[in-house]
Amino acid sequence: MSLFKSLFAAAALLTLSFTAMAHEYQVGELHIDHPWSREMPPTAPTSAVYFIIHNKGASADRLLSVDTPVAGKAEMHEHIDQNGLMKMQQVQFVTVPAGGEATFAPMAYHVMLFNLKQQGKDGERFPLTLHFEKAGEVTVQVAVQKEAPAEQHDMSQHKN
Ligand SMILES: [Cu+2]
Repeated sequence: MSLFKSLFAAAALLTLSFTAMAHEYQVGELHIDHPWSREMPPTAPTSAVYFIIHNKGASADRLLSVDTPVAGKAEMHEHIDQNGLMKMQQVQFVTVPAGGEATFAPMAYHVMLFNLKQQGKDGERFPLTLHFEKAGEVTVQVAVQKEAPAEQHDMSQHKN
C-alpha cells in the first residue's frame, strides 16, 4: 500500500514537472499554450501578453476578461486594418470556437497591460488570470522573453 502510494506520488510529481516544462495550462476543455510577453524598455507605459487557447470541447467558450496584480488595468485588444492603417481597439470578449482555437499574437488579439508597477525582464514570470464564460477562471504564468517563441513566431504573417 505504501509502495503504491509513493509510486503514485512520484507519478504525480513527474506530471507536474512536465507541465512546467511545456508551460501550458488547462481549465475544463481549454488548453492555454505558452503565455508570454515581450521584454520592454523599463520606461515603456504598456506591455502586451500573447498565448493560444485551444478548445478541445464540443461547444464554444468566450474569454470575458483578464487581470493581473502587476498592472493597474488589463484589456483585451484586437488589431484592425482601417484604410491601410493598423489600429488596435478594445474587445469585450474573444470567442474560442468548439474544436478550434483563439490566437493572441503580435498584430492579432493581445492582452494589453496598463499602469504597470514595473516592466518585466527577460526570464521573469508574472501571473495572469483569465476569466472564461463557461470554463471559469485559470491563472497562468506569463513568461517575459526578448524573442517570440518559435511556435508563435510567424503568427503575424498568417493575418492578412
Ligand atoms: Cu493593444
